[in-house]
Amino acid sequence: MKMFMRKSKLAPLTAVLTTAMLLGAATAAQAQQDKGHPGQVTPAEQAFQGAPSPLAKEPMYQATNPKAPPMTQAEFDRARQIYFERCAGCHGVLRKGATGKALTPDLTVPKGTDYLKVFIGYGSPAGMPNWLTSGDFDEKTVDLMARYIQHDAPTPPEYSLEDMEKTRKEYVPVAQRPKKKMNNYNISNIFSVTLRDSGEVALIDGDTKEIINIVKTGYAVHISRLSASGRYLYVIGRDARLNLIDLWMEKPDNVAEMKIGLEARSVETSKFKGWEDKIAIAGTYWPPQFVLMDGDTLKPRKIVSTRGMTVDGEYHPEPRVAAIVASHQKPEFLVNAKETGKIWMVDYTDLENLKTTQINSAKFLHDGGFDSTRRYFLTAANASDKIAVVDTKTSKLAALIPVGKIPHPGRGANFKHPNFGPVWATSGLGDESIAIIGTDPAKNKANAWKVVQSLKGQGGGSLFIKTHPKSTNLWVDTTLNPDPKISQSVAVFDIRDLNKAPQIIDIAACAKLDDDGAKRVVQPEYNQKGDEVWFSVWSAMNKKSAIVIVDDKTRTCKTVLNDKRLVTPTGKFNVYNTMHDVY
Ligand code: DHE
Repeated sequence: MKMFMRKSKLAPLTAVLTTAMLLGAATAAQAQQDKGHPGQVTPAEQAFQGAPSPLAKEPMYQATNPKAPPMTQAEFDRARQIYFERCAGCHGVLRKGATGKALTPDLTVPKGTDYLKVFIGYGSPAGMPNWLTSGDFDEKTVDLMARYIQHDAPTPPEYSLEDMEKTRKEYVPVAQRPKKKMNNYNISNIFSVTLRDSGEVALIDGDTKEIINIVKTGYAVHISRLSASGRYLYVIGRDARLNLIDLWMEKPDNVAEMKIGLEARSVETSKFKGWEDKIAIAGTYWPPQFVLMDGDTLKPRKIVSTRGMTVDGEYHPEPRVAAIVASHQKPEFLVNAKETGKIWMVDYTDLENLKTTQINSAKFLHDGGFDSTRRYFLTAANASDKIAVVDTKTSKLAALIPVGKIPHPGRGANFKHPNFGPVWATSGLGDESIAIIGTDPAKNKANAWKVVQSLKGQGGGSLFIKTHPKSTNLWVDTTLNPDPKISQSVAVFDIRDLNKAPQIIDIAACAKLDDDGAKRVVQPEYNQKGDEVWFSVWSAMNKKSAIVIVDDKTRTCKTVLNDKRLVTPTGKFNVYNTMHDVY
Protein backbone atom coordinates (compact mmCIF):
# COMPACT_ATOMS: atom_id res chain seq x y z
CA MET A 1 0.00 0.00 0.00
CA LYS A 2 1.48 3.37 -0.98
CA MET A 3 0.47 5.77 1.70
CA PHE A 4 2.69 8.71 0.90
CA MET A 5 3.25 10.96 -2.05
CA ARG A 6 6.40 10.12 -4.00
CA LYS A 7 6.82 13.69 -5.28
CA SER A 8 7.56 16.29 -2.65
CA LYS A 9 6.08 19.75 -2.87
CA LEU A 10 8.87 21.83 -1.45
CA ALA A 11 7.50 25.39 -1.65
CA PRO A 12 6.20 26.16 1.87
CA LEU A 13 9.23 24.59 3.43
CA THR A 14 11.88 26.23 1.29
CA ALA A 15 11.92 29.15 3.71
CA VAL A 16 13.41 26.93 6.33
CA LEU A 17 15.72 25.03 4.00
CA THR A 18 18.78 27.11 4.82
CA THR A 19 18.03 26.71 8.49
CA ALA A 20 17.67 23.00 7.85
CA MET A 21 21.11 22.82 6.33
CA LEU A 22 22.60 24.72 9.24
CA LEU A 23 20.71 22.54 11.67
CA GLY A 24 21.95 19.50 9.84
CA ALA A 25 25.52 20.53 10.48
CA ALA A 26 24.75 21.35 14.08
CA THR A 27 23.02 18.07 14.67
CA ALA A 28 26.01 15.97 13.70
CA ALA A 29 28.01 17.43 16.54
CA GLN A 30 25.02 17.30 18.84
CA ALA A 31 24.43 13.66 17.98
CA GLN A 32 27.99 12.76 18.85
CA GLN A 33 27.43 14.23 22.26
CA ASP A 34 24.11 12.50 22.82
CA LYS A 35 24.61 9.71 25.26
CA GLY A 36 24.16 6.37 23.59
CA HIS A 37 23.51 7.78 20.15
CA PRO A 38 25.46 5.81 17.59
CA GLY A 39 26.37 8.83 15.48
CA GLN A 40 26.37 8.42 11.72
CA VAL A 41 23.91 5.81 10.48
CA THR A 42 24.38 4.33 7.05
CA PRO A 43 21.54 4.00 4.53
CA ALA A 44 21.95 0.23 4.89
CA GLU A 45 21.27 0.36 8.59
CA GLN A 46 18.32 2.67 8.10
CA ALA A 47 16.83 0.25 5.61
CA PHE A 48 17.44 -2.65 7.98
CA GLN A 49 15.79 -1.03 10.96
CA GLY A 50 12.90 0.32 8.97
CA ALA A 51 10.75 -2.81 8.89
CA PRO A 52 7.14 -1.99 9.88
CA SER A 53 6.35 -2.98 13.45
CA PRO A 54 3.29 -5.19 13.98
CA LEU A 55 2.42 -2.83 16.85
CA ALA A 56 0.92 -0.43 14.26
CA LYS A 57 -2.26 -2.49 14.43
CA GLU A 58 -2.49 -2.78 18.23
CA PRO A 59 -5.01 -0.73 20.21
CA MET A 60 -3.17 1.53 22.66
CA TYR A 61 -3.87 3.82 25.54
CA GLN A 62 -3.41 7.39 24.28
CA ALA A 63 -2.86 10.40 26.53
CA THR A 64 -2.65 13.84 24.97
CA ASN A 65 -0.24 16.49 26.14
CA PRO A 66 -1.97 19.88 26.71
CA LYS A 67 1.27 21.72 25.87
CA ALA A 68 1.51 20.05 22.46
CA PRO A 69 -0.25 21.33 19.32
CA PRO A 70 -3.77 19.91 19.03
CA MET A 71 -4.62 16.84 16.95
CA THR A 72 -7.89 15.17 16.12
CA GLN A 73 -8.39 11.53 17.04
CA ALA A 74 -8.22 10.59 13.36
CA GLU A 75 -4.90 12.45 13.00
CA PHE A 76 -3.58 10.71 16.09
CA ASP A 77 -4.49 7.28 14.83
CA ARG A 78 -2.87 7.88 11.47
CA ALA A 79 0.29 9.34 13.01
CA ARG A 80 0.55 6.44 15.42
CA GLN A 81 0.34 3.95 12.57
CA ILE A 82 3.01 5.81 10.60
CA TYR A 83 5.21 6.00 13.70
CA PHE A 84 5.11 2.25 14.23
CA GLU A 85 5.61 1.51 10.56
CA ARG A 86 8.48 3.92 10.00
CA CYS A 87 10.01 5.25 13.20
CA ALA A 88 9.70 2.80 16.12
CA GLY A 89 12.58 0.56 14.93
CA CYS A 90 15.09 3.36 15.69
CA HIS A 91 13.35 5.58 18.25
CA GLY A 92 11.70 2.84 20.32
CA VAL A 93 8.10 1.96 21.08
CA LEU A 94 7.91 4.44 23.96
CA ARG A 95 10.08 6.98 22.09
CA LYS A 96 12.70 6.82 24.82
CA GLY A 97 15.38 6.30 22.19
CA ALA A 98 17.14 3.19 20.91
CA THR A 99 19.66 3.53 18.09
CA GLY A 100 17.82 6.79 17.26
CA LYS A 101 17.24 9.73 19.60
CA ALA A 102 14.66 9.94 22.37
CA LEU A 103 11.52 11.77 21.21
CA THR A 104 9.64 12.34 24.45
CA PRO A 105 7.53 15.52 24.96
CA ASP A 106 10.00 16.98 27.49
CA LEU A 107 12.49 17.11 24.59
CA THR A 108 10.20 17.74 21.61
CA VAL A 109 7.76 20.38 22.97
CA PRO A 110 10.50 22.96 23.70
CA LYS A 111 11.82 22.48 20.14
CA GLY A 112 8.44 23.27 18.58
CA THR A 113 6.66 22.14 15.44
CA ASP A 114 8.68 24.12 12.86
CA TYR A 115 12.01 22.87 14.15
CA LEU A 116 10.79 19.28 14.23
CA LYS A 117 9.38 19.57 10.70
CA VAL A 118 12.82 20.46 9.45
CA PHE A 119 14.35 17.40 11.05
CA ILE A 120 11.67 15.09 9.76
CA GLY A 121 11.64 16.63 6.30
CA TYR A 122 15.33 16.97 5.64
CA GLY A 123 16.96 14.46 7.98
CA SER A 124 20.29 14.92 9.69
CA PRO A 125 23.85 13.74 9.11
CA ALA A 126 23.49 11.74 12.33
CA GLY A 127 21.26 9.32 10.50
CA MET A 128 17.70 10.69 10.52
CA PRO A 129 16.23 9.97 7.07
CA ASN A 130 14.98 12.89 4.94
CA TRP A 131 11.37 11.84 4.81
CA LEU A 132 10.12 14.82 2.77
CA THR A 133 12.89 15.24 0.24
CA SER A 134 13.05 11.49 -0.33
CA GLY A 135 9.41 11.68 -1.37
CA ASP A 136 8.25 9.23 1.29
CA PHE A 137 6.20 11.83 3.23
CA ASP A 138 4.29 14.80 1.86
CA GLU A 139 4.23 18.09 3.80
CA LYS A 140 0.98 17.24 5.55
CA THR A 141 2.52 14.02 6.85
CA VAL A 142 5.64 15.85 8.02
CA ASP A 143 3.44 18.34 9.89
CA LEU A 144 1.34 15.50 11.33
CA MET A 145 4.41 13.67 12.64
CA ALA A 146 5.98 16.87 14.03
CA ARG A 147 2.83 17.43 16.11
CA TYR A 148 2.43 13.80 17.04
CA ILE A 149 5.85 13.44 18.65
CA GLN A 150 5.07 16.33 21.00
CA HIS A 151 2.29 14.29 22.59
CA ASP A 152 2.87 11.53 25.10
CA ALA A 153 3.86 8.23 23.50
CA PRO A 154 0.98 5.75 23.54
CA THR A 155 1.75 2.57 25.41
CA PRO A 156 0.96 -0.78 23.83
CA PRO A 157 -0.58 -3.36 26.15
CA GLU A 158 1.43 -5.75 28.29
CA TYR A 159 1.20 -9.48 27.64
CA SER A 160 0.78 -12.02 30.44
CA LEU A 161 1.04 -15.79 30.81
CA GLU A 162 -2.74 -15.88 30.66
CA ASP A 163 -2.78 -13.86 27.41
CA MET A 164 -0.33 -16.35 25.94
CA GLU A 165 -2.24 -19.38 27.14
CA LYS A 166 -5.44 -18.02 25.58
CA THR A 167 -3.81 -18.02 22.14
CA ARG A 168 -2.15 -21.41 22.48
CA LYS A 169 -3.32 -24.15 20.14
CA GLU A 170 -2.22 -27.74 20.16
CA TYR A 171 -3.21 -28.89 16.69
CA VAL A 172 -1.81 -32.34 17.39
CA PRO A 173 -1.61 -33.20 21.09
CA VAL A 174 1.56 -34.98 22.19
CA ALA A 175 -0.25 -38.34 22.65
CA GLN A 176 -1.39 -38.28 19.02
CA ARG A 177 1.99 -37.41 17.57
CA PRO A 178 4.24 -40.04 15.91
CA LYS A 179 6.29 -42.23 18.25
CA LYS A 180 8.98 -42.52 15.56
CA LYS A 181 9.88 -40.81 12.33
CA MET A 182 7.04 -41.50 9.87
CA ASN A 183 8.67 -40.25 6.68
CA ASN A 184 11.67 -41.13 4.53
CA TYR A 185 13.23 -37.70 4.53
CA ASN A 186 16.83 -37.27 5.57
CA ILE A 187 15.67 -34.85 8.27
CA SER A 188 19.20 -33.65 9.05
CA ASN A 189 19.45 -32.08 5.62
CA ILE A 190 16.05 -30.38 5.52
CA PHE A 191 16.14 -26.58 5.15
CA SER A 192 13.52 -24.37 6.76
CA VAL A 193 13.31 -21.31 4.51
CA THR A 194 11.75 -18.06 5.71
CA LEU A 195 9.19 -16.80 3.19
CA ARG A 196 9.20 -13.40 4.81
CA ASP A 197 6.24 -11.58 3.33
CA SER A 198 3.90 -14.50 2.81
CA GLY A 199 4.14 -15.46 6.50
CA GLU A 200 5.23 -19.03 5.77
CA VAL A 201 8.25 -21.29 5.85
CA ALA A 202 9.14 -23.66 3.04
CA LEU A 203 10.50 -27.01 4.21
CA ILE A 204 12.88 -28.13 1.47
CA ASP A 205 14.51 -31.53 1.20
CA GLY A 206 18.20 -30.69 0.90
CA ASP A 207 18.96 -33.99 -0.88
CA THR A 208 16.26 -33.92 -3.59
CA LYS A 209 15.65 -30.12 -3.51
CA GLU A 210 11.90 -30.83 -3.48
CA ILE A 211 9.54 -28.68 -1.40
CA ILE A 212 8.18 -30.94 1.36
CA ASN A 213 5.60 -28.51 2.66
CA ILE A 214 4.79 -24.82 2.87
CA VAL A 215 3.76 -24.18 6.46
CA LYS A 216 1.72 -21.18 7.65
CA THR A 217 3.54 -19.12 10.27
CA GLY A 218 3.51 -15.57 11.65
CA TYR A 219 3.51 -12.16 9.93
CA ALA A 220 6.89 -11.16 8.47
CA VAL A 221 8.24 -14.48 9.69
CA HIS A 222 11.81 -14.17 10.91
CA ILE A 223 13.92 -17.16 12.08
CA SER A 224 13.78 -20.94 12.61
CA ARG A 225 15.59 -22.92 15.29
CA LEU A 226 15.81 -26.69 15.95
CA SER A 227 15.31 -28.71 19.09
CA ALA A 228 18.40 -30.59 20.32
CA SER A 229 17.16 -33.89 18.84
CA GLY A 230 16.34 -32.26 15.51
CA ARG A 231 12.72 -33.41 15.67
CA TYR A 232 11.02 -30.10 16.46
CA LEU A 233 11.34 -26.93 14.43
CA TYR A 234 10.40 -23.61 16.06
CA VAL A 235 9.53 -20.62 13.89
CA ILE A 236 8.99 -17.08 15.16
CA GLY A 237 7.22 -14.25 13.31
CA ARG A 238 7.57 -10.51 13.93
CA ASP A 239 3.99 -10.58 15.25
CA ALA A 240 5.34 -12.90 17.98
CA ARG A 241 3.48 -15.91 16.67
CA LEU A 242 5.49 -19.00 17.55
CA ASN A 243 4.95 -22.17 15.52
CA LEU A 244 6.06 -25.66 16.45
CA ILE A 245 6.55 -28.04 13.52
CA ASP A 246 7.05 -31.79 13.99
CA LEU A 247 9.55 -33.14 11.45
CA TRP A 248 8.63 -36.76 12.33
CA MET A 249 5.17 -36.49 10.76
CA GLU A 250 4.57 -38.12 7.42
CA LYS A 251 4.28 -34.61 6.07
CA PRO A 252 5.96 -32.29 8.58
CA ASP A 253 3.55 -29.57 9.71
CA ASN A 254 2.42 -27.39 12.62
CA VAL A 255 1.56 -29.28 15.80
CA ALA A 256 1.26 -26.29 18.15
CA GLU A 257 1.21 -22.53 18.05
CA MET A 258 1.07 -19.59 20.45
CA LYS A 259 1.38 -15.80 20.41
CA ILE A 260 4.10 -14.93 22.91
CA GLY A 261 3.68 -11.15 22.83
CA LEU A 262 3.11 -8.37 20.32
CA GLU A 263 6.42 -8.18 18.51
CA ALA A 264 9.30 -10.69 18.47
CA ARG A 265 12.49 -11.80 16.73
CA SER A 266 14.03 -14.77 18.58
CA VAL A 267 13.44 -18.34 19.75
CA GLU A 268 15.68 -21.15 21.04
CA THR A 269 15.44 -24.52 22.80
CA SER A 270 17.31 -26.31 25.59
CA LYS A 271 20.39 -28.20 24.39
CA PHE A 272 22.22 -29.27 27.54
CA LYS A 273 22.60 -33.01 28.15
CA GLY A 274 19.49 -34.40 29.85
CA TRP A 275 17.40 -31.37 28.81
CA GLU A 276 17.16 -32.04 25.07
CA ASP A 277 13.81 -30.85 23.59
CA LYS A 278 12.46 -30.06 27.07
CA ILE A 279 12.31 -26.26 27.30
CA ALA A 280 11.74 -23.56 24.69
CA ILE A 281 12.39 -19.86 25.13
CA ALA A 282 11.27 -16.91 23.03
CA GLY A 283 12.01 -13.23 23.41
CA THR A 284 9.90 -10.23 22.52
CA TYR A 285 10.65 -6.69 21.37
CA TRP A 286 7.29 -5.77 22.94
CA PRO A 287 6.63 -6.24 25.76
CA PRO A 288 10.34 -6.31 26.66
CA GLN A 289 10.47 -9.81 28.13
CA PHE A 290 11.18 -13.47 27.47
CA VAL A 291 9.08 -16.54 28.16
CA LEU A 292 10.09 -20.09 29.04
CA MET A 293 7.79 -22.82 27.76
CA ASP A 294 7.41 -26.59 27.60
CA GLY A 295 9.28 -27.65 24.49
CA ASP A 296 6.66 -30.01 23.05
CA THR A 297 3.41 -28.14 23.80
CA LEU A 298 4.58 -24.51 24.11
CA LYS A 299 2.72 -24.28 27.41
CA PRO A 300 4.05 -21.01 28.88
CA ARG A 301 5.69 -21.44 32.29
CA LYS A 302 7.56 -18.30 33.22
CA ILE A 303 7.86 -14.74 31.95
CA VAL A 304 10.84 -12.56 32.83
CA SER A 305 10.89 -8.83 32.11
CA THR A 306 14.11 -7.29 30.76
CA ARG A 307 13.21 -3.76 31.88
CA GLY A 308 15.93 -2.25 34.01
CA MET A 309 19.22 -0.45 34.12
CA THR A 310 21.62 -0.14 31.19
CA VAL A 311 25.32 -0.88 31.54
CA ASP A 312 25.69 2.90 32.03
CA GLY A 313 23.36 2.83 35.03
CA GLU A 314 20.32 4.49 33.42
CA TYR A 315 16.81 3.02 33.53
CA HIS A 316 15.54 1.72 30.19
CA PRO A 317 11.84 0.97 29.90
CA GLU A 318 11.96 -1.23 26.81
CA PRO A 319 15.11 -3.31 26.35
CA ARG A 320 14.17 -5.50 23.40
CA VAL A 321 15.15 -9.15 23.45
CA ALA A 322 17.54 -9.84 20.57
CA ALA A 323 19.50 -13.09 20.02
CA ILE A 324 19.00 -16.08 22.31
CA VAL A 325 21.33 -19.09 22.31
CA ALA A 326 21.31 -22.30 24.33
CA SER A 327 24.47 -23.04 26.32
CA HIS A 328 26.24 -26.34 25.67
CA GLN A 329 28.15 -26.05 28.97
CA LYS A 330 25.28 -25.67 31.44
CA PRO A 331 21.47 -25.92 31.45
CA GLU A 332 21.21 -22.24 30.56
CA PHE A 333 20.03 -19.86 27.88
CA LEU A 334 21.91 -16.69 26.97
CA VAL A 335 19.56 -13.81 26.25
CA ASN A 336 20.66 -10.50 24.72
CA ALA A 337 18.80 -7.49 26.16
CA LYS A 338 19.50 -5.05 23.36
CA GLU A 339 19.26 -1.56 24.85
CA THR A 340 20.67 -2.33 28.30
CA GLY A 341 23.75 -4.12 26.94
CA LYS A 342 23.21 -6.95 29.41
CA ILE A 343 23.50 -10.60 28.47
CA TRP A 344 21.29 -12.69 30.73
CA MET A 345 22.25 -16.25 31.57
CA VAL A 346 19.04 -18.02 32.48
CA ASP A 347 19.24 -21.32 34.37
CA TYR A 348 16.24 -23.40 33.25
CA THR A 349 16.52 -26.25 35.76
CA ASP A 350 14.05 -24.75 38.26
CA LEU A 351 11.53 -22.39 36.73
CA GLU A 352 9.82 -21.72 40.07
CA ASN A 353 13.04 -20.52 41.67
CA LEU A 354 14.62 -19.06 38.60
CA LYS A 355 18.32 -18.18 38.75
CA THR A 356 19.66 -15.58 36.33
CA THR A 357 23.04 -13.90 35.94
CA GLN A 358 23.32 -10.59 34.13
CA ILE A 359 26.59 -9.94 32.35
CA ASN A 360 27.47 -6.34 31.51
CA SER A 361 28.72 -5.95 27.94
CA ALA A 362 27.89 -3.00 25.65
CA LYS A 363 24.61 -1.45 24.50
CA PHE A 364 22.69 -2.44 21.36
CA LEU A 365 23.21 -6.19 21.53
CA HIS A 366 21.92 -7.92 18.44
CA ASP A 367 22.97 -11.24 16.87
CA GLY A 368 25.78 -13.74 17.45
CA GLY A 369 26.93 -17.34 17.75
CA PHE A 370 29.40 -19.70 19.39
CA ASP A 371 33.09 -20.30 18.69
CA SER A 372 34.01 -23.74 17.29
CA THR A 373 34.30 -25.29 20.79
CA ARG A 374 30.83 -23.94 21.68
CA ARG A 375 32.17 -22.59 24.95
CA TYR A 376 32.31 -18.89 24.02
CA PHE A 377 29.33 -16.84 22.80
CA LEU A 378 30.41 -14.00 20.50
CA THR A 379 27.76 -11.39 19.94
CA ALA A 380 27.49 -8.00 18.27
CA ALA A 381 26.76 -4.86 20.25
CA ASN A 382 26.03 -3.42 16.84
CA ALA A 383 25.63 0.34 17.28
CA SER A 384 28.52 0.24 19.79
CA ASP A 385 30.76 -1.26 17.05
CA LYS A 386 31.89 -4.05 19.37
CA ILE A 387 31.83 -7.82 19.74
CA ALA A 388 31.17 -9.08 23.26
CA VAL A 389 32.48 -12.51 24.27
CA VAL A 390 30.88 -14.51 27.08
CA ASP A 391 32.59 -17.53 28.59
CA THR A 392 29.60 -19.82 29.14
CA LYS A 393 31.66 -22.02 31.46
CA THR A 394 32.59 -19.31 33.95
CA SER A 395 29.51 -17.14 33.21
CA LYS A 396 31.73 -14.08 32.78
CA LEU A 397 32.48 -11.55 30.09
CA ALA A 398 35.72 -12.72 28.45
CA ALA A 399 36.24 -9.67 26.23
CA LEU A 400 34.72 -6.63 24.54
CA ILE A 401 36.39 -6.20 21.18
CA PRO A 402 36.22 -3.06 19.01
CA VAL A 403 35.55 -3.99 15.36
CA GLY A 404 34.33 -2.17 12.22
CA LYS A 405 31.13 -0.18 11.99
CA ILE A 406 27.88 -1.93 12.98
CA PRO A 407 29.01 -5.56 13.07
CA HIS A 408 26.33 -8.03 11.94
CA PRO A 409 27.62 -11.61 12.14
CA GLY A 410 24.38 -13.61 11.99
CA ARG A 411 25.92 -16.47 13.91
CA GLY A 412 29.39 -15.69 12.49
CA ALA A 413 31.91 -18.04 10.85
CA ASN A 414 34.42 -20.35 12.58
CA PHE A 415 37.57 -21.63 10.88
CA LYS A 416 41.24 -22.33 11.43
CA HIS A 417 43.36 -19.38 10.32
CA PRO A 418 46.65 -20.44 8.66
CA ASN A 419 48.65 -18.17 11.03
CA PHE A 420 46.46 -17.48 14.04
CA GLY A 421 44.71 -20.76 14.87
CA PRO A 422 40.96 -21.02 15.58
CA VAL A 423 39.10 -17.81 14.73
CA TRP A 424 35.55 -16.44 14.37
CA ALA A 425 34.64 -13.78 11.84
CA THR A 426 32.02 -11.09 11.41
CA SER A 427 31.15 -8.69 8.60
CA GLY A 428 29.02 -5.60 9.10
CA LEU A 429 26.51 -3.07 7.91
CA GLY A 430 28.52 0.10 8.31
CA ASP A 431 31.71 -0.58 6.35
CA GLU A 432 33.46 -3.16 4.18
CA SER A 433 35.67 -4.59 6.94
CA ILE A 434 35.52 -8.23 8.00
CA ALA A 435 36.96 -8.76 11.48
CA ILE A 436 38.72 -12.05 12.18
CA ILE A 437 38.97 -12.68 15.92
CA GLY A 438 41.19 -15.26 17.66
CA THR A 439 39.08 -17.62 19.83
CA ASP A 440 41.58 -19.96 21.47
CA PRO A 441 42.77 -18.57 24.82
CA ALA A 442 44.13 -22.00 25.84
CA LYS A 443 46.61 -22.65 23.01
CA ASN A 444 46.78 -19.30 21.20
CA LYS A 445 46.58 -16.87 24.08
CA ALA A 446 48.40 -14.03 22.34
CA ASN A 447 45.73 -13.94 19.60
CA ALA A 448 42.66 -14.59 21.71
CA TRP A 449 39.92 -11.95 21.65
CA LYS A 450 41.85 -9.71 19.27
CA VAL A 451 41.16 -8.79 15.69
CA VAL A 452 44.04 -10.76 14.20
CA GLN A 453 43.23 -9.77 10.63
CA SER A 454 40.82 -7.39 8.95
CA LEU A 455 39.69 -8.31 5.44
CA LYS A 456 38.25 -5.92 2.89
CA GLY A 457 34.90 -7.08 1.54
CA GLN A 458 32.83 -5.60 -1.28
CA GLY A 459 31.35 -2.82 0.85
CA GLY A 460 28.97 -2.04 3.69
CA GLY A 461 25.49 -3.47 4.00
CA SER A 462 26.67 -6.99 4.82
CA LEU A 463 24.32 -9.10 6.93
CA PHE A 464 25.78 -12.59 6.98
CA ILE A 465 29.08 -14.43 6.73
CA LYS A 466 29.43 -18.22 6.59
CA THR A 467 31.80 -21.16 6.27
CA HIS A 468 31.68 -24.85 7.22
CA PRO A 469 34.22 -27.12 8.97
CA LYS A 470 34.63 -29.12 5.71
CA SER A 471 35.11 -26.03 3.53
CA THR A 472 37.99 -23.65 2.78
CA ASN A 473 35.63 -20.91 1.57
CA LEU A 474 34.42 -17.89 3.52
CA TRP A 475 31.27 -16.38 1.99
CA VAL A 476 30.20 -12.79 2.68
CA ASP A 477 26.94 -11.23 1.47
CA THR A 478 26.33 -7.47 0.99
CA THR A 479 22.53 -7.59 0.91
CA LEU A 480 21.85 -3.99 1.90
CA ASN A 481 24.57 -2.27 -0.10
CA PRO A 482 22.96 0.52 -2.16
CA ASP A 483 24.79 -0.57 -5.34
CA PRO A 484 22.76 -3.40 -6.99
CA LYS A 485 25.94 -4.90 -8.44
CA ILE A 486 27.17 -5.40 -4.89
CA SER A 487 23.87 -6.36 -3.25
CA GLN A 488 23.25 -9.00 -5.94
CA SER A 489 26.65 -10.64 -5.61
CA VAL A 490 28.79 -12.20 -2.87
CA ALA A 491 32.48 -12.23 -2.04
CA VAL A 492 34.21 -15.53 -1.36
CA PHE A 493 37.60 -15.67 0.32
CA ASP A 494 40.03 -18.58 0.31
CA ILE A 495 40.67 -19.43 3.97
CA ARG A 496 44.06 -20.96 3.03
CA ASP A 497 45.28 -17.60 1.72
CA LEU A 498 43.29 -14.73 3.15
CA ASN A 499 45.64 -12.13 1.67
CA LYS A 500 44.31 -13.04 -1.75
CA ALA A 501 41.49 -10.80 -3.05
CA PRO A 502 38.09 -12.45 -2.85
CA GLN A 503 36.30 -13.85 -5.87
CA ILE A 504 33.05 -11.98 -6.60
CA ILE A 505 30.17 -14.16 -7.74
CA ASP A 506 27.04 -12.69 -9.30
CA ILE A 507 24.51 -14.95 -7.59
CA ALA A 508 21.46 -13.03 -8.86
CA ALA A 509 22.60 -13.63 -12.45
CA CYS A 510 22.60 -17.39 -11.79
CA ALA A 511 18.92 -17.17 -10.84
CA LYS A 512 18.09 -15.78 -14.32
CA LEU A 513 15.04 -13.87 -13.06
CA ASP A 514 13.58 -11.95 -15.97
CA ASP A 515 12.05 -9.02 -14.09
CA ASP A 516 13.19 -5.82 -12.35
CA GLY A 517 13.03 -7.08 -8.75
CA ALA A 518 15.72 -5.98 -6.26
CA LYS A 519 17.27 -9.50 -6.31
CA ARG A 520 19.19 -8.88 -3.10
CA VAL A 521 21.35 -11.86 -2.25
CA VAL A 522 21.06 -12.82 1.38
CA GLN A 523 22.38 -15.35 3.90
CA PRO A 524 24.72 -18.11 2.79
CA GLU A 525 23.72 -21.41 4.45
CA TYR A 526 25.54 -24.74 4.02
CA ASN A 527 23.94 -28.13 3.58
CA GLN A 528 24.74 -30.81 6.16
CA LYS A 529 27.74 -32.23 4.25
CA GLY A 530 29.26 -28.82 3.75
CA ASP A 531 29.62 -29.18 -0.03
CA GLU A 532 26.80 -26.82 -1.09
CA VAL A 533 25.99 -23.22 -0.15
CA TRP A 534 22.44 -21.95 -0.49
CA PHE A 535 21.68 -18.26 -1.16
CA SER A 536 18.35 -16.45 -1.31
CA VAL A 537 17.78 -14.04 -4.18
CA TRP A 538 15.28 -11.79 -2.44
CA SER A 539 12.85 -9.50 -4.27
CA ALA A 540 9.57 -7.91 -3.23
CA MET A 541 6.40 -9.96 -2.95
CA ASN A 542 5.12 -9.01 -6.43
CA LYS A 543 8.47 -9.87 -8.08
CA LYS A 544 10.28 -13.12 -8.73
CA SER A 545 12.66 -14.54 -6.14
CA ALA A 546 14.76 -17.72 -6.05
CA ILE A 547 17.23 -19.82 -4.12
CA VAL A 548 20.57 -20.40 -5.80
CA ILE A 549 22.62 -23.42 -4.72
CA VAL A 550 26.36 -23.11 -5.31
CA ASP A 551 28.82 -26.00 -5.43
CA ASP A 552 31.25 -25.09 -2.67
CA LYS A 553 34.33 -26.69 -4.24
CA THR A 554 34.04 -25.23 -7.74
CA ARG A 555 32.20 -22.08 -6.61
CA THR A 556 29.80 -22.49 -9.52
CA CYS A 557 26.01 -22.27 -9.53
CA LYS A 558 24.63 -25.77 -9.39
CA THR A 559 20.84 -25.55 -8.95
CA VAL A 560 18.21 -22.81 -8.99
CA LEU A 561 15.01 -23.27 -7.00
CA ASN A 562 12.42 -20.95 -8.50
CA ASP A 563 9.12 -22.55 -7.57
CA LYS A 564 6.40 -19.86 -7.53
CA ARG A 565 5.67 -20.66 -3.90
CA LEU A 566 9.11 -19.39 -2.85
CA VAL A 567 7.86 -15.86 -2.15
CA THR A 568 10.41 -13.45 -0.60
CA PRO A 569 12.83 -16.14 0.66
CA THR A 570 15.40 -14.79 3.14
CA GLY A 571 16.84 -16.90 6.03
CA LYS A 572 17.51 -20.60 5.48
CA PHE A 573 18.12 -22.96 8.35
CA ASN A 574 19.70 -26.35 7.70
CA VAL A 575 18.46 -28.75 10.38
CA TYR A 576 21.82 -30.35 11.24
CA ASN A 577 23.88 -27.17 11.17
CA THR A 578 21.32 -25.22 13.20
CA MET A 579 20.82 -27.89 15.87
CA HIS A 580 24.58 -28.37 16.34
CA ASP A 581 25.61 -24.72 15.98
CA VAL A 582 27.79 -25.52 12.98
CA TYR A 583 28.83 -22.32 11.22
FE1 DHE B 1 16.92 -10.32 11.56
C1 DHE B 1 18.58 -12.97 13.07
C2 DHE B 1 16.57 -8.81 14.57
C3 DHE B 1 15.77 -7.50 9.99
C4 DHE B 1 17.02 -11.95 8.58
N1 DHE B 1 17.53 -10.76 13.44
C5 DHE B 1 18.20 -11.91 13.87
C6 DHE B 1 18.37 -11.86 15.29
C7 DHE B 1 17.78 -10.69 15.72
C8 DHE B 1 17.26 -10.00 14.56
C9 DHE B 1 17.69 -10.18 17.13
C10 DHE B 1 19.03 -12.92 16.15
C11 DHE B 1 18.03 -13.96 16.52
C12 DHE B 1 18.61 -15.11 17.33
O1 DHE B 1 19.71 -15.58 17.01
O2 DHE B 1 17.97 -15.55 18.30
N2 DHE B 1 16.30 -8.45 12.15
C13 DHE B 1 16.23 -8.06 13.45
C14 DHE B 1 15.74 -6.70 13.51
O3 DHE B 1 15.45 -6.04 14.56
C15 DHE B 1 15.77 -6.14 12.15
C16 DHE B 1 17.02 -5.28 12.06
C17 DHE B 1 14.69 -5.18 11.73
C18 DHE B 1 13.28 -5.69 11.88
O4 DHE B 1 12.40 -4.84 11.87
O5 DHE B 1 13.07 -6.87 12.01
C19 DHE B 1 15.92 -7.44 11.34
N3 DHE B 1 16.46 -9.81 9.62
C20 DHE B 1 15.99 -8.62 9.20
C21 DHE B 1 15.75 -8.62 7.78
O6 DHE B 1 15.25 -7.66 7.11
C22 DHE B 1 16.23 -9.92 7.26
C23 DHE B 1 17.47 -9.68 6.40
C24 DHE B 1 15.23 -10.64 6.37
C25 DHE B 1 14.06 -11.24 7.10
O7 DHE B 1 13.79 -12.40 6.88
O8 DHE B 1 13.42 -10.54 7.87
C26 DHE B 1 16.58 -10.65 8.54
N4 DHE B 1 17.67 -12.12 10.93
C27 DHE B 1 17.55 -12.61 9.67
C28 DHE B 1 18.10 -13.96 9.63
C29 DHE B 1 18.56 -14.26 10.93
C30 DHE B 1 18.28 -13.08 11.72
C31 DHE B 1 18.18 -14.85 8.40
C32 DHE B 1 19.21 -15.54 11.43
C33 DHE B 1 20.58 -15.72 10.92
C34 DHE B 1 21.22 -16.97 11.39
O9 DHE B 1 22.08 -17.48 10.63
O10 DHE B 1 20.92 -17.47 12.46
